[in-house]
Amino acid sequence: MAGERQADCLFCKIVAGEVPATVVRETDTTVAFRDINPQAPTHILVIPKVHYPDVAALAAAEPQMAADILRESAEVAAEDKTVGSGYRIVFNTGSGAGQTVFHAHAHVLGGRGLNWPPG
Ligand code: IU
Repeated sequence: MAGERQADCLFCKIVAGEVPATVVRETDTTVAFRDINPQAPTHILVIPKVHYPDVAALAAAEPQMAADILRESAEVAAEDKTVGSGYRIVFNTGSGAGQTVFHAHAHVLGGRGLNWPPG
């Protein structure tokens, strides 16, 4: 069923509190936590509590939830003292784009200069 917890999903386990994470914000529908392998001084993941494999599936099924993820991404960036003059919100979508965890998530990156185009 769309949005249901997946038994083998790491981020579903973080939502359930079964795998530890450094949570920085939580709402009824989202959790934001620090990436375990940060690529910038600010590197926070924002995830929906419901399970969708990527942001495309999430936005198609629950557009309000996708909007919640964007709002929370902006909130964690605004609250994080190391962000600096700007930040980037990234949704790797598909293995070719570097997605490794197939539970939709936004990366919020900041605190250093960020190149464009990305690698
Ligand atoms: P990706 O866009 O699917 O590649 O992002 C997955 C992220 O999840 C990646 O940056 C990992 O460092 C991060 N992560 C984590 O924070 N905690 C974990 O236990 C695992 C991955 I596994």
